[in-house]
Amino acid sequence: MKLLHTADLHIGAELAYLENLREGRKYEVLETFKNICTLCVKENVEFCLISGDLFDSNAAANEFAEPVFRYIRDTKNTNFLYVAGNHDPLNASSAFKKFELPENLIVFGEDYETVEFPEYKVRATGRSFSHSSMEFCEMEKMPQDNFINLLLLHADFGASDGAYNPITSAFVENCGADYLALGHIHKRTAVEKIGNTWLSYCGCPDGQGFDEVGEKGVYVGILNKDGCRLHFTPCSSRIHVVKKFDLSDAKNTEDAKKTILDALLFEHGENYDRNLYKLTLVGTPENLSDIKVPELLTELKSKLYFVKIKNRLKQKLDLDLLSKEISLKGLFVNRMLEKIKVAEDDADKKQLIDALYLGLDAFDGEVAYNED
Ligand SMILES: [Mn+2]
Repeated sequence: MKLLHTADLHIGAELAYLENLREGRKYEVLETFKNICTLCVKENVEFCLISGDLFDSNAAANEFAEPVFRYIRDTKNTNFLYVAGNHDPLNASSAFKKFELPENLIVFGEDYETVEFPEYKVRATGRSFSHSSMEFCEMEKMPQDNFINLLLLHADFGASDGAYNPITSAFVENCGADYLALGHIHKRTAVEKIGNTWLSYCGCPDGQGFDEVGEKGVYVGILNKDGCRLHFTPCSSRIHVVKKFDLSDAKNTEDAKKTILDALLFEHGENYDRNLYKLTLVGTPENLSDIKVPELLTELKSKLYFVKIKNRLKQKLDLDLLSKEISLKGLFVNRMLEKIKVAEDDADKKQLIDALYLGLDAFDGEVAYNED
């Protein structure tokens, strides 16, 4: 049996950090769902499992709900199975209650429900959130016969308690499913096996914040009684990247810009400008005043879809001169320079230099606890 597993699209999410790009970005995430439906057609997917939080809110605007149901309806050879998550719980204002649903979409209720597809020899069980939280509830073991058993849950796997349907390994071992399609955690996990049940968090298919970095996608593949072969298929419309740049060698703004853009091109290929970047600038350039960070940001903004900068550049200091100062500061610099001299490798040396500069900031009262 061919399946696709996705979850946590959060279509319609308000992303304040994107400022003037926020409206456009909502439609890109909607487009990602359309691309997932296209993938279902291309890959002859028989079951598309969506494990909650398809919409960011249960009051999803019609401009998002209408196309979502249309894409599903148009993907007529695929059965879509849905459990609602904590963001789009199944209550009176849910889009799943307000719209006429496609015939090829099953939405599971707030108690465990089971649907059988005899023509595929597939049985599916699921349980939706009906509020923004849901307690764990024991489940009757799925029948053990020649049907392939699917279980869909928006759940907090591995948690012993909590407000988001906490489930344990013991629950998985006793559920009787061949595959447990999980949603809620946005970071993808490997497909693993507990007892006789394969399970995974497929992760969100399109990152919507700098806590959702890197390539995102869905799991697609074959599940049968002999095994489970799902592979990760990327489908992010854009990628969030968090990166630190050491600009110690940069001579001026232009040089800094070149260092950054060359590295991004090298790392992310020719479409690097589509990504969203959160860059932290570090290092001790010779002439700090020649690197104008506001100007650099404007330049980068003109090249990249989205970028923000945290400036942690520090002026390079004459450490030898400082070490001669008759003061606690001078003593500190002296000690640190001795350590740097005998450092075993470049990484150690770099760390000690960072520590030295952080220490000097501390003398000026400029260091916050946990500063990175
Ligand atoms: Mn979610």
